[in-house]
Amino acid sequence: MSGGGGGVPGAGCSYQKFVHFALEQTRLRTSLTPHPSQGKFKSIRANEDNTVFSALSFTAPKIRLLRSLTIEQKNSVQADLLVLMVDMMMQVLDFAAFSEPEYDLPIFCANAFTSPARSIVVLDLNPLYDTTTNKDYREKYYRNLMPLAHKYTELLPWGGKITSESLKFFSPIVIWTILEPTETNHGILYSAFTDYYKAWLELMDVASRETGREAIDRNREAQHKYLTWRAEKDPGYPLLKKLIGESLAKDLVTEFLFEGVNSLGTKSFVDYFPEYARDDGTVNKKRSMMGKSFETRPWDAHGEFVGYADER
Ligand code: BLA
Repeated sequence: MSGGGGGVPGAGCSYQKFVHFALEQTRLRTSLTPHPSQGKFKSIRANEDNTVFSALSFTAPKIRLLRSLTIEQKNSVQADLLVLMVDMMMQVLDFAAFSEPEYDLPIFCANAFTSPARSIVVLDLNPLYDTTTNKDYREKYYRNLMPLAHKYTELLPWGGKITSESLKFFSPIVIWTILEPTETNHGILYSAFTDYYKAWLELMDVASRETGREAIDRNREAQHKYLTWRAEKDPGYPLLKKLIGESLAKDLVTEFLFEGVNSLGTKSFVDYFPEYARDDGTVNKKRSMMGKSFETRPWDAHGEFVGYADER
C-alpha cells in the first residue's frame, strides 16, 4: 500500500480534479481565453525534481482573471508488491477568479495546503466589500447562499484561531478548516469546492454590468486592495520562496497569482493598511498586527457577524 509513513493518500487525492471540474464548468457557460500571464508561468520548475508546479490562467467575458496553481511534491518512488507507488508529501491548490471591475462580484477563492499531517483549507466567495459594514452587499450575495455554509459547518468545522486581519476578506459562508488528510475528507472538500464554484458561476452568469464611472472605480479599488493584501501577506509565500527562489516567487505572486496588483491601482500596501507602516515608511514584515483570534465561527446562521476582537 502507498503511504507507508502515513503520507497523504496518493493520486486519488490530487487537487487536479478540482481544477478540471472548475474549468469544465466554466467552459459550459463562457469561453476562456488564455491570459498573457500563462506564458511565463505555465512551465515553472521547482528547485527539486520531485515537485511539480501547474499554473493556468484565463480571461473570459466578465472575468478579468481566472487562475489556478497546483503544487505536488512526491516522495521517491517505491517498489511495493511489484507496483510502483508514489507518496504525496505535499499538495497545494490555489484557485481564484476575479471579475472585471464593471462587476461587484465576490472573488472565488479556494486554497488548500496538504501535508502528511493535515490539510489547511480556505474556501470562500471572498466579498469585494466587508460584509459587516456593507449590509447591502451581504444581502445581495450571501443571503441566498447561507444554506451552502450550513451544509458544510459540521463536515468541515471551523479551523480555530486565525489571523484576525483575514476576517475582513472572508464572507459569512467561508469554509476555514484544518482536516486530517484522508480520502473521505478529500471527497468532502471536493464536494464543497464544486458547490461553491457552481454558486460563483451562477452569480457570474446573472451579474449585470455597472455603467457608472464611480461604481466601477470603487469595484476596481476594492479588488486592488484585496490583491495588495494577498500579494504582501499570503501565508504560502515563504514556501514558494523555498521551492522556486525569491525572485521567481515574487514574480509568481505579483504577475500571476495576484496579477493586477501593479496595474489596477496606484495605492501602496501602507495606504490601505496604515497600521503596518513602520517609522521609516517601510512595511512591517509581521503577517498580523492584531494576532490570531476567533476560536469559533464568528458568524451566526443568518450571516450576522458575532465575533468580537476581545474574545481573543
Ligand atoms: C496557512 N493559509 C494558512 C492559514 C490561512 C491561509 C488562513 C492559517 C494561518 C493564519 O491564520 O493566517 C489562507 N488566509 C488564507 C487565505 C486568505 C487569507 C486564502 O487571509 C484570503 C484572504 N497556502 C496557499 C499556498 C501555499 C499555502 C499557495 O494557499 C503554499 C504555496 C501554504 N498556508 C500555507 C502554509 C500554511 C498556511 C504552509 C501554514 C503555515 C502558516 O500558518 O504560516
